[in-house]
Amino acid sequence: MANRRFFGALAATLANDKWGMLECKIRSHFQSGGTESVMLTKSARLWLGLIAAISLLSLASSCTGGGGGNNTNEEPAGPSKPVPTKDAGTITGKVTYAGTAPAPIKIDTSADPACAKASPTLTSEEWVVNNGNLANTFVYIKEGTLADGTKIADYSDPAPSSSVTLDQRGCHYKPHVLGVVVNQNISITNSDPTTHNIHFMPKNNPDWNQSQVNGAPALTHKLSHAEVLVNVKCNQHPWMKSYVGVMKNKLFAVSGEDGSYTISGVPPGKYTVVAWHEGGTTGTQQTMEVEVKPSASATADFKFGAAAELRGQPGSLPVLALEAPLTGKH
Ligand SMILES: [Cu+2]
Repeated sequence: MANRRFFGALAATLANDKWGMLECKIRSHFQSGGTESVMLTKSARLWLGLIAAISLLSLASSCTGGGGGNNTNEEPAGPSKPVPTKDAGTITGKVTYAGTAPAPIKIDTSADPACAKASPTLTSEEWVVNNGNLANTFVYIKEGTLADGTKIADYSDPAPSSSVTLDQRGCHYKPHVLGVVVNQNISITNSDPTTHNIHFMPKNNPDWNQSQVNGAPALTHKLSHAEVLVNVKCNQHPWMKSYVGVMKNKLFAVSGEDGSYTISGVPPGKYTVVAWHEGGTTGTQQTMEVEVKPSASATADFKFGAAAELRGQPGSLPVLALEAPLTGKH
């Protein structure tokens, strides 16, 4: 009887939901009270075969990521519905570092002579601050309501046909932080006279680990589930790090060397905007409520740094592996 209910629920899941949720249901069924599973009927076995096949396809999903959880950057069920462009405005602003920025740390690249030669003065990129302006901050719309009452979470843009390039040059990644839309191609190039091994370490997507010798053609990778942000490292050169925000829409930007950013194509509405920056174990984020009027530009400035990270200050919270699961629990 329990199995009948279980398979009925799975059928509903198949019709309405995504594979990650399905896998979670299967897992939880057989982990709790699954003793009846040893007496499956013939039709149940057929179902199980089908489900096992689907489950294999969905190994990339996780219960927290695929099951709805707290991540509001999940793809909605059903066909994609692009973010409306009518009367779209922009969110623009500046990201700054309050107080004295940590001095860049010199990286010892001597383990690879090619790196030592190409980048004798390589330094850490955790905090890139120029005159108080903070680069490499990933700014995105986390959630919100459009002027017509619909939720931004209900929309998802198709992947742009253009790819985003992640270059390995001078034994570091260029850019250090980047964003893509779900299923958008990332072109990975090796501009160095040495071998790199690029390693994507997501939570909601499959692990991906590829060696790329010098002179090899570009590799292409894409991620099929939204995830903010994915850790990327090089297995050859432990100092090489990059962060990739995978979004279901185009409503994101990365602050430049002058700290500025612009998110364009924002439909009129009220949104929670998040600015995420690496640092510490899981990064740090700031949030801000922003209203965008029709065809207008809204401003959202963010402040990081020692002075902004004092406990108790509004809008400055350490990230607890929800939005930026860099050390997630899987
Ligand atoms: Cu490398």
